[in-house]
Amino acid sequence: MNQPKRYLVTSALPYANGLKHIGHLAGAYIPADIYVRYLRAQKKDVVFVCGSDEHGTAIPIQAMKEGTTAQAIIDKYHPIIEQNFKDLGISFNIYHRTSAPIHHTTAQEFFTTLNDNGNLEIKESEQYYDEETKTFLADRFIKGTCPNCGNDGAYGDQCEKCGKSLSPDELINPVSTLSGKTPIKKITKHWYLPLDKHEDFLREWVLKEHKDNWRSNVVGQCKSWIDGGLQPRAVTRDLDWGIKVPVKNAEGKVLYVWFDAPIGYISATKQWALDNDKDWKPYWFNNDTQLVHFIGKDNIVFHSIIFPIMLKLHGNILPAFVTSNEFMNLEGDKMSTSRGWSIEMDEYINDWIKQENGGESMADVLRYYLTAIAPETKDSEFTWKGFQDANNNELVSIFGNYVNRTFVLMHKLCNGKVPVFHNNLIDETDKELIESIQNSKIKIQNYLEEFKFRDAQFEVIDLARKANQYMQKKEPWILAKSLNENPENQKLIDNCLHLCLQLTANLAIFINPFLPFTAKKMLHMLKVVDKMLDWQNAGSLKLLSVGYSLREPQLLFRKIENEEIAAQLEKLKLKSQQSKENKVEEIKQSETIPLKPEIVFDDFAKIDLRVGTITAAEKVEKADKLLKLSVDLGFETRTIVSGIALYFKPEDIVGKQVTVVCNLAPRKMRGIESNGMILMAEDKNGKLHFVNPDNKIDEGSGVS
Ligand code: B3M
Ligand code: ZN
Repeated sequence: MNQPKRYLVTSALPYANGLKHIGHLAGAYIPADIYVRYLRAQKKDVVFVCGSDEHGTAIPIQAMKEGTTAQAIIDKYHPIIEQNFKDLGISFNIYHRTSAPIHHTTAQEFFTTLNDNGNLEIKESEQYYDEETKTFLADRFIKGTCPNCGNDGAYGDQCEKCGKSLSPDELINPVSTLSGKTPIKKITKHWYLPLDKHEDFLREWVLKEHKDNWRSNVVGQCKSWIDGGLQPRAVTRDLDWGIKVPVKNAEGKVLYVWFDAPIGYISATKQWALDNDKDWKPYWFNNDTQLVHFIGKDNIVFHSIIFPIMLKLHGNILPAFVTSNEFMNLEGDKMSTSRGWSIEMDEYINDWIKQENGGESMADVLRYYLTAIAPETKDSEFTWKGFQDANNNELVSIFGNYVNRTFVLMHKLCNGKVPVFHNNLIDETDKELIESIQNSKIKIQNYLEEFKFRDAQFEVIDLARKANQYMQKKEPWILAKSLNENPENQKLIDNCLHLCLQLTANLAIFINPFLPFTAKKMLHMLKVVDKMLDWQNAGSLKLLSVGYSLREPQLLFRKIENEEIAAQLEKLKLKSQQSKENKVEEIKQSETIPLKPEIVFDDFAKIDLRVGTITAAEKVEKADKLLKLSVDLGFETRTIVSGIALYFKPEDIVGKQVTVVCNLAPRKMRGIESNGMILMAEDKNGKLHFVNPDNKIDEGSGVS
C-alpha cells in the first residue's frame, strides 16, 4: 500500500467478566498504545478503539458465580477495566461497550447483509442440551476433557490449556457447567459461516500476501487451520444473553459472541465519530485506511480467518496487520486469574500507583518492563526480581540518572539556562553523540514500523546509555574545578551541557510512545509545550533555545527496594494458596456428584471390564496430565493413554493392577492411539485413585 491516509488501530475487547491481568496488558494493549502514540506524534490520522466484550457465556457464568445477573456483572467490571487502562496510560480514542444499542444494531445489520446476500448457511443439527436447566450448552456452558492435551477443564469452544479451538462434540466426558449433569442431544437450527468456501481467498491473502510481513505465529496458526480443513462455523447460539438474531422465528437465538465482538470495533468507531463530529465510513471502507489489530494469542484465528471473511463479504477493508504476542508467564507458571497466579492491573495500580505522590511514574515502570520482556516471538516470563532490576538498573541508573545529572549540572554550571554552543569547539566525541541521535531515530522508527517494540525501546535506553558515557568522558564537573586558571573551560562546559540538554529533549520525544507519563514530566522540567514531542522534531539539535531558563529537576524514577519485591512475592503465594483453598471448599460444598440417568442391565453388559497390570509407563510429551501406559491383559498388552500424570509418577505405578474398559473404541490422544481406558476414582479434592482388586489376580480376569 502507498502511505495510508488514515489508521484504525484496535485492541482486543476484553470480556467484562472480571479483572484483567498484566499478561493481557502486555499482549494487546501496551504494544497498540505505543504504536498509536508514535503515529499521533507523526501527526497521522489515527483512531484507537477498544471496549468491553459483554456477550458470550463468559458473562452469565460469572453472574452465577457472584450470585447476580449478567447485566450487573458487565456494569460492575466495564468501568473498572476502563479506569485501569486509563491509569496505565492506554490512550484509546474510545472505550466502548458491546451492550450499547448502536452496537446491537450494527451487528444485526451486518448479519442481515450477509444473510440476505446468501453468504450464510442454515443447518439443523444435534447439540448438547441440559435437561435440568432447559438450556442448549454452547461454548463455556459445557466442559470436558480436551482431546488434544487431556486437560479436563476444557470448554466447548476452546481449551485454555493448549489453546486449541474446540466444538462441544469434541469434548471427552462432557458435562453441563450449569447443572453438573451429563447433557443429552437435541435438534436445533443455526446459521453458519461457510469458512470452507473461502479457503482460496485465505491461502492467497494470509499465506501468500502476508507471509513475510506478519509475525510467524499468526501466519503459522492460520496455516495449520487452513491445512486442517476449514469447516462451516455456527454464528448463532441458543442463549438468552446476547444480540438477538434479526430474523423472524428465531426466538431464543442470539449472535455468537465471536460474530458480534469484532463488529464491536466498527460500532466503537461509529460512536467515536458521532462524539467527534467525524465520518466513520472511510475508516472501514476506504482502501487507503490501514487497519491494525493487536490481540492475544488465543484470538488469532478469529482475527485472521473468521473476521476477515466477514469483512470481505460485507464489503469492508481487511486488516493490514494482525499482531499477536506469545504468552507471558509469571514467576515460573502460567498466569491465571482463576488460580490466583496473576497480577491484576487493578492490583498493580492499587499497590504501586495509588500509594505515592507522582505514582504515575510507576505506571511507566510497568509499561517499561512489560515491553522489555514482551513475548514477541516466544513465551517470556515476568518476575518481580526482573521488574526491580529493570527499574533500578535501567530506568533509575541509566535514563533517570542521565536526565537528572544534566539538569543538576546545568543549574550548577550554567545558571539554570540553556548555554551557548560554540561551533568552533566541536570535537569528535560531540560528533559521535550527534550521530548516535540520528542513528537512534532511524532505528527506533524502523523498529516501531515493524512492530518490534522491544527493540525500539531498547534503542531509546541505549541512547541514554551513550549519553551517560559522553558526559563521563567530558567530565564538565572537573572542568569547572579549574575555571579560575582556565576561564576558557566554561565554553567546553557550555558545549557539553548544551548538547546534553538537546539530547534530553530528544529522549523525551523518543520515550514518549513507551513511557508517556515520563515524557510529560520531562516536558515540564524543560518548560516546553506538548508540541515539542512531534516526531518531526526528533533528531533536531535546536529544540531548546539558548538562554532559555529551565525548571529544577524532579527525579523521574525511584529505586525499588528488596522488601517491596519480597512483599509482592509473598502476596502472590498467599493469593494462589487462597484460591486453591476456595476451590476445595467449592467442591466440598457442591452436593455429591448427581446420578446419571438410569440404564438397563444390557447397557451395562456391553462394557467389557478386565483386570490388567501396568507393565510400563511414561510421560506424554507436552501434555502434563497424560501418561502412556502399557497394560498387560493376559491375552495381549495394550497401549492406553490416561490423564493421571498429575497424581502418579510413571515409576511408582509399574506393577500396579488396574481395571480396564477393554472394548472402548480406540481414540488418538496427542498422536498416540489409546486402546481402552483404566478406571479411576476421584475424591472430593480432585485426587485420583486406582480401582483394583484387593489382591493380585490373573491378568484378563473379568470384572462385573
Ligand atoms: N473477548 C476474548 C478474550 O478476551 C474476546 C476478545 C474479543 S476481540 C473482538 O480473550
Ligand atoms: Zn487442550
